[in-house]
Parts: sequence; C-alpha cells; structure tokens
Amino acid sequence: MLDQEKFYTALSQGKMDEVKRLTQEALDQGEPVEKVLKDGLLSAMDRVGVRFKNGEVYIPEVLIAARAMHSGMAVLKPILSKSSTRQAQQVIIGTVKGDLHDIGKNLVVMMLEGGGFEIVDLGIDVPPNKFIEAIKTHQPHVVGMSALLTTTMIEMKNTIQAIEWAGLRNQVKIIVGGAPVTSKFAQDIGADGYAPDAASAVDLVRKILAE
Ligand code: B12
Repeated sequence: MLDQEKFYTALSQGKMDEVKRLTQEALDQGEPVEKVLKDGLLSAMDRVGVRFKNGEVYIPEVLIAARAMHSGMAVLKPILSKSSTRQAQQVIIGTVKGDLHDIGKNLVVMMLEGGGFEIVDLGIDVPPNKFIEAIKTHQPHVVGMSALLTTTMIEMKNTIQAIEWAGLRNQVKIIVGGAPVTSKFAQDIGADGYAPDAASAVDLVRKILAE
C-alpha cells in the first residue's frame, strides 16, 4: 500500500533520499507508476502548494520540497517515458526580453512539474521570436511569461502581438505573471490568464485547459 502521509512528510521536509526510497518501494510493491506519481508525489506537492498559498510555508520550503519531488520523479521518468498512457500537457515558459529575474519563474516551473505538466523552460531575457520558434517546435498547450520590472511588462504585450502576427495565437493559451503584473494588465494585453503565485499558476493552467 502506498502511504500518502509518508510521501508528504518526506517531501515537505525535503528528504530527497527518503522520497526516492518511498517511490522505488511503491513500485517494487507493484503499485502502477501513474498511481505512484499521482497519489504519492503529486498529491504531496499539491499539499505543499496549498500551504504556500495559505502563507503557512515560504519559498525555501517550496524549493526543497520541489527538489525532493524531482528525486522521486527521476525514479519514475524512465518508466513514464515508455508508458503511452500518460500524455503530459506541455507548457513553455520564459522571462521576457530585457528581464533577468527568474526565481519566481523557476518556482512556477517546479510547481507545474509537480502538477504533472511537461515544461520547456526558455530561461531569461527571452525575445518574442524565441517564444515563436519554441511554439513551432514544441506545439505547447500553454505559453507562460514572467516579468518583474515595470519596464519589461510591455514585452509581454509585444510577445503576444508577435505570436498573433506569426499566426500562432489560436494554437496556445497565454498566461502571465510576476510581481508588477495584475489581472487587469493581463486582460488589457490580451492574455488568457494571470496568477499571483506559483501554486495558483497550477490551478490556472488546469482551469484554462479544461475550458
Ligand atoms: C532577486 C531580485 C533581483 C535579482 C534577480 C536574481 C534572479 N535570478 O532572479 C537581481 C539582483 C539580478 C536583480 C536585478 C535587478 N533588479 Co531586481 N529584484 C529582486 C527582488 C529582491 C526579488 C524578486 C524575487 O525573486 N521575488 C521572489 C519571487 C518568488 O517572487 P516573484 O518573482 O514575484 O514570483 C512569483 C509570482 O510573481 C508568480 N510569477 C512569477 N512569474 C510568473 C509567471 C507566470 C506565467 C505566472 C502565472 C506567475 C508568475 O509566481 C511566483 C512564485 O510565487 C525584487 C524585490 C521584491 N521583493 O520583489 C527586486 C526587483 C524586482 N528588482 C528591481 C530592479 C529595479 C532591478 C534592477 C533594474 C536593479 C538594477 N538597478 O540593476 C535589476 C534588473 C536586471 C534585469 N534586467 O532584470 C525592482 C523592480 C522595480 C520596478 N517596479 O520595475 C524590484 C521590485 C526591487 C525594488 N523594490 O526596487 N533583482
């Protein structure tokens, strides 16, 4: 039997070896890989995400939990990539042109990975044409943009426009975030969604993909 509490305790305390061991143990006991992922790792990470959203834990705790989750994912990855049942939905994300801040974006990446999405991280200082190339190459369901400077927020608008001009706007949902970004700004520039933090970003992606 997969013990969800044990997964949560180990993951929330950032115990990488313990998470790895629990993951391997569950597989050895014959639990299906999807179940170990969903009920073991992802549900534990979800709980950490909820506590973060409620202000009960802070960024460092989320980062160590995410790192522990990665160590469990590493055990599952070779098996998952062989299994045809799981078609992860893909998200491309980057910090916009001129902006070098990536702590928040990286947190969003980790939480989305924890939420079961496949992420292509384009990094920082990403110009519109790089987003466009990545959309063509990876055919993602969602494109996320991060900006931390009031002076680079405008690049989100420019990127959306460039995606439109490239004829790709209908293929992707676009979400935006970062400290100076608001829901109103997101609406004004024609984005499909905005989230104020990494845990809400996971809810947002799930919501817009279900629409
Ligand atoms: C760390 C930091 C830096 C680091 C960045 C290191 C790194 N690898 O990221 C360094 C030192 C490089 C830096 C540089 C600069 N910085 Co700076 N920096 C910060 C600081 C202190 C923290 C930002 C941070 O990481 N926050 C923590 C993360 C977790 O929060 P977050 O980014 O908001 O992300 C969360 C949400 O916004 C959301 N989110 C984020 N992205 C996305 C994306 C999507 C799609 C979604 C849905 C959600 C989402 O989820 C995240 C997690 O919950 C802030 C001040 C502050 N307290 O915010 C200033 C701050 C952002 N910086 C500022 C400035 C001015 C600069 C510089 C211009 C300074 C200078 N004169 O050189 C340069 C600019 C460099 C550049 N071109 O980008 C100003 C911006 C002012 C403004 N209004 O524009 C701030 C606000 C400081 C200030 N009060 O003046 N900075």
